[in-house]
Amino acid sequence: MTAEGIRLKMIQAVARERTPLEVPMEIVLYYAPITCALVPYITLTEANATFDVRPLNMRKGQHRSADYLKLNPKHKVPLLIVDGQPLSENDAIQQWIALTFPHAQLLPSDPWQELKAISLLSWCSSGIHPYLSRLNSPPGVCDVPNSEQSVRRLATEHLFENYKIADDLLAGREYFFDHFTAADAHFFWCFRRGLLFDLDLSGFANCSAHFERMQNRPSVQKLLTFEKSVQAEFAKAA
Ligand SMILES: N[C@@H](CCC(=O)N[C@@H](CS)C(=O)NCC(=O)O)C(=O)O
Repeated sequence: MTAEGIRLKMIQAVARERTPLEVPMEIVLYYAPITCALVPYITLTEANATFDVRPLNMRKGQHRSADYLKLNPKHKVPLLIVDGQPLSENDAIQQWIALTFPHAQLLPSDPWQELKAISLLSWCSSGIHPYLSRLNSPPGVCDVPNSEQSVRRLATEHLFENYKIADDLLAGREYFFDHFTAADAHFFWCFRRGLLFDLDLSGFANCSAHFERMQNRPSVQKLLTFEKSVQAEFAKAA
């Protein structure tokens, strides 16, 4: 078994006891403003983890640099590097953070509820995110001339169908479960990205209330301040 495998086994054993783990490790998060890399930024902050952030300027193509492609050939963020070992994909990253910092209760402790939370994480990344990507870059999915409007219209329809499902799940609740979990952080990104496209999301009252609640969490405030500072740095370098 590799050293990382042994440590993961230790983490899992400790996680079962739900006690804080004091294993020193170096955590690096590759991040870009506005992107879904804000999800691990929020959950690592909620976990009170010590981590370094390496912002990538996507406008300058830094996510496609030779050095970054060595770490993540998929040229995407988030990417977590734990003691030199890269881990991509938000779902896996969230589960690693939850396992490593069990005291933060980033996933529900009941095994069935935990799976339901993983199901929500997976839905955010594979059921909602792709429609946001289409809105971000219609030509990235269809290069037929004059198709942009139709890509946007269909993506918005699918997105709204998903927001409605989330709105129903959040009816009468503060969070998806009885306390804040990683699923709230991921859905927060999904909803925020829609708002940043200037979509009228006022019809999703429960999602909007969840969004406001999330914005008031200290971890999210910290993220928003950090995002602004990175954007200011990138603007200076433009
Ligand atoms: N399936 C990945 C999706 C990550 C993703 O698509 N990230 C976007 C930003 S939100 C990205 O890095 N795009 C840059 C690119 O595709 O070149 C996950 O859940 O982590």
